[in-house]
Amino acid sequence: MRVLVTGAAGSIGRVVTVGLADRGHDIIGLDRVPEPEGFDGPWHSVDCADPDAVAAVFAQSAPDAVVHLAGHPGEADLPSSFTSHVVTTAALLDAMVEHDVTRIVYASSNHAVGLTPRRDLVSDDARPRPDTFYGVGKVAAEGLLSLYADRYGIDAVACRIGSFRDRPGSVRALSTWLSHDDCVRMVDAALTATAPGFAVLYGISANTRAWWDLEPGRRLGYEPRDDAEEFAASIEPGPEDEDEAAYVGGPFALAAYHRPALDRT
Ligand code: 15L
Repeated sequence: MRVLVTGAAGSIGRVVTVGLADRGHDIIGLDRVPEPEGFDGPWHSVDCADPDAVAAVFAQSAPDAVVHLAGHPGEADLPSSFTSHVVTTAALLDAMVEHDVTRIVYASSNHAVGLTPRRDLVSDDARPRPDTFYGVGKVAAEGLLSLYADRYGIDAVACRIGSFRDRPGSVRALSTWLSHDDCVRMVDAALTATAPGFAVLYGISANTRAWWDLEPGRRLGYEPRDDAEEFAASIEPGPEDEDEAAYVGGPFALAAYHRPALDRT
């Protein structure tokens, strides 16, 4: 499959481009910055929020599918979050419709449901409950994917990613960690699942302490193999651990993130 990967120079992008290529996909890289050293294949230094530039990439490279990882991976003011997550997704979806591309895998985030209080299991039926403007952007982008799935029959898998790191770095991450290898497994499954329509999955590894449901991912063929527990003995407890455990979004759910949506300075 010819896969256009946006945000291909980012931390997830670098892992996913290599991993998908290893699994036999042809990768077309796209990012605002030039290709990282070692990237082998076509590359477009383009801002995904520019619909003309995105359309030109589709016309030139004819992808079969899109993996949309581009976007600021943290909190920002509301207009910036909207551009980063919603406008970029819209530009890609419009180009997909124009060029008959019917599959998109989206790097959504657990922060789309970040203010969901801790319970035994949070699944894909959790209502949108963002914890930040970042989370609002992810909810809105998921809404757009759902709209294009219903209107145009696009298959869109929103992966609500947890803590993507080479190893878990906090007590919270013992529940929320997504290993590099499992991330590649997740994206590949979401790319190749039969007719998912609009679907949501939780992007975490098979963590012993997980409380986000892995079943929606398994239904699409995502079988995680790693478990953060193997690192548990090396994780130092922190003063925020208890507060961070109270909501899906962990630190993003705490008062430190409360601020106005619009910058008036
Ligand atoms: C995310 O979606 C963020 O991009 C990342 O910075 C972490 O906050 C991660 O979630 C997480 O919840 O650990």
